[in-house]
Amino acid sequence: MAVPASVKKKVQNLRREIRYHNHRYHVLDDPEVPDAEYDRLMRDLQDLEKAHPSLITPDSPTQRVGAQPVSAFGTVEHKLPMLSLDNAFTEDELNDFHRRVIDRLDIAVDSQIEYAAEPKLDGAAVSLLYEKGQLVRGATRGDGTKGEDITHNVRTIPAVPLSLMGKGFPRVLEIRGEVFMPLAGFERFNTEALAKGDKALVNPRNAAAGSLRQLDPRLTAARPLDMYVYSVGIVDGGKLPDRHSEILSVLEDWGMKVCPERRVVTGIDGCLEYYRRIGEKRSALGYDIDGVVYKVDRLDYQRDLGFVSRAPRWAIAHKFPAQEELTTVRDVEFQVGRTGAVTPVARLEPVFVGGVTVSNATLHNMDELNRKDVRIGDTVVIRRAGDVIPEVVRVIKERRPKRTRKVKAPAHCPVCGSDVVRIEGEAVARCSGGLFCAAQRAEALKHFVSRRALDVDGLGSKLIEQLVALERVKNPADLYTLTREELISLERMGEKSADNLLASIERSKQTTLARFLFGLGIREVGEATAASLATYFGKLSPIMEASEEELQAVPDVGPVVATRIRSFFDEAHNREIIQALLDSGFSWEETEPAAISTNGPLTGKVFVLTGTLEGITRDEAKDRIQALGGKVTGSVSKKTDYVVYGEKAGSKLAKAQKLDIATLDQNEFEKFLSDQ
Ligand code: D41
Repeated sequence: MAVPASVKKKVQNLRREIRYHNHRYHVLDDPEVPDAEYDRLMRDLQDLEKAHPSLITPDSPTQRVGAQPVSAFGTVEHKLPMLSLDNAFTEDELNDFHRRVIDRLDIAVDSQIEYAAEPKLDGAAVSLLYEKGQLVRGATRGDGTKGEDITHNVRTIPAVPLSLMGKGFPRVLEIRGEVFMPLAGFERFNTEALAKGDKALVNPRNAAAGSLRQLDPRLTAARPLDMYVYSVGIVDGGKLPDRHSEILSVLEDWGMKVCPERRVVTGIDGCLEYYRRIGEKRSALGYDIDGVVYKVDRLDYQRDLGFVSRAPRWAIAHKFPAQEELTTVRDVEFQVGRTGAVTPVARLEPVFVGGVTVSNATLHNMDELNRKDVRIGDTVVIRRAGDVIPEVVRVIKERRPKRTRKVKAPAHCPVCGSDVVRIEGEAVARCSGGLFCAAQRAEALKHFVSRRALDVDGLGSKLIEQLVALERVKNPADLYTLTREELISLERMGEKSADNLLASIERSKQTTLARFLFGLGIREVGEATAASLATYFGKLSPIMEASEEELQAVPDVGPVVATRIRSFFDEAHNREIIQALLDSGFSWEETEPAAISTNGPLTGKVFVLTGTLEGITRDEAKDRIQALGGKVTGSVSKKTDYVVYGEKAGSKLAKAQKLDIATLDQNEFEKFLSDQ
């Protein structure tokens, strides 16, 4: 039965529109319409194709996942071999490369060679063959001359166009690039896999390579893969620009995704600067890279340089230091952090990893330690990525010696001897010493004197650390016993600053109960909770005596927070310090216990504020929301009801839009409040 021309037209239009949005979303990372709109277009197309199957073409956006798994991979011969890359691990090796380029080209030694520089993605190299703009074949690199036919799988990768956009592309065009799994997708996939009881992917690189080697394309389609292209292979029936950087630009025009970090740099200095910059940015890129690649930008130079064995003389990979290495565990000790978190730390046989010598690595917490089954004497994989704290990744069980020692969790804080407690459902064990524990002192003090707590002007971090190191100040109460003479005798402390500091210490005693409570640094008791407690009870002593049940009656206080408050006031040291503070002359206005309205018009509603609001500070906006019973949190999640945004709003606003959360600009917000 003939298909009406109007239907054909409609199908064509839908495909064009879907391709356009696909490109905006997956290649440009700049979606124009909400997902729901895209889904609608896709459904319309599917419906029409279902009603008129004769209209289905292989490049239709509905045809990314072919119905049938393949039974085996075919072999693909790379008519132009997919070359490999030489590596440079040091600056010297990079200099050697540059000198060889200049020597071979027989140009002046100080010639300013332009290099196209790009990150070296840690994924899987693939070749995509386009004929008349249609994707006809995808292949793995294999050994460089023969790879596997993975057409059915590359078709499922959203960043791979099924047909090229625009015009002017050669009749035959082979495009090469790297398929990779972005870190966010990798994490998400693993979380979901583990929840379903499936096996987790080992790392993003294996994940990318493994995903491409699935017989069933539906499995590949379920993996969050992405692709950046970095060169061309066979080109027939058309011409490309004569610089690498410009070739990438035309590929981009034709709808391919190229790495946004790519740059053209000049000479060895430009290369080194680029290497340093990408190194700094590495952890924020969102995908794994293991170095950068420099390619002589001019193609005539590339041709003159040629290649040796399987690698071009015009390109080199400048590798970052390995991020994972093997070493042995000498001991496991427990460290107490700022918040009292007691963390197992492996003492290691020193090893060079991630560019530095590492002799300690975190084991995060006891659950992690037990899960990884790390024992003293074990050989372990250590990972140090960027500035991240080195961690023990896993044990090489095959190398476990006959006699290893298991690690036991400590019952008492190694620093102050207080009980170590672990709240149910939490991974971290904590020292209950609070303000008494030396490990927590400096941080607790900094918090106590901070602007939003007791607001002691002129008492900076350095000074606090000095006083703690001298053991002159062990807890907030000690601050109120400091004398003028003592202060003057400190490093970098003049008479004037000492007097000013004493005055502000004195001033801080006149405060509010909310500030005082917040300043104590009870875990989970932030400003809002402290304010709630203060309003609800009106006085300090009933809070100190309240049962967990009574505490839970306070808005904002759930079972976890109630437990925290109770165990804080149960600790004798904390009560002593509070008494000492009161004795030193702290005072605030006591109020009658007041039940906070738990049924304001905004009760149960969660707000996030982002960007700069005009004529109203964040705090004021927060107060107004809270006064109506609403809650203000810092990050956007599915639980957020409204995002209020001002000038220069960034990722929070974007996230709200992505999650379809109501957003209010300043005018809408004002109106919203007055409507309540
Ligand atoms: O990002 C990469 N992994 C990458 C790999 C890149 N950015 N550029 C590359 N360029 C080449 C040449 C110079 C041979 C065209 C490569 C690779 N090759 C490559 N990938 C796997 C083997 C070789």
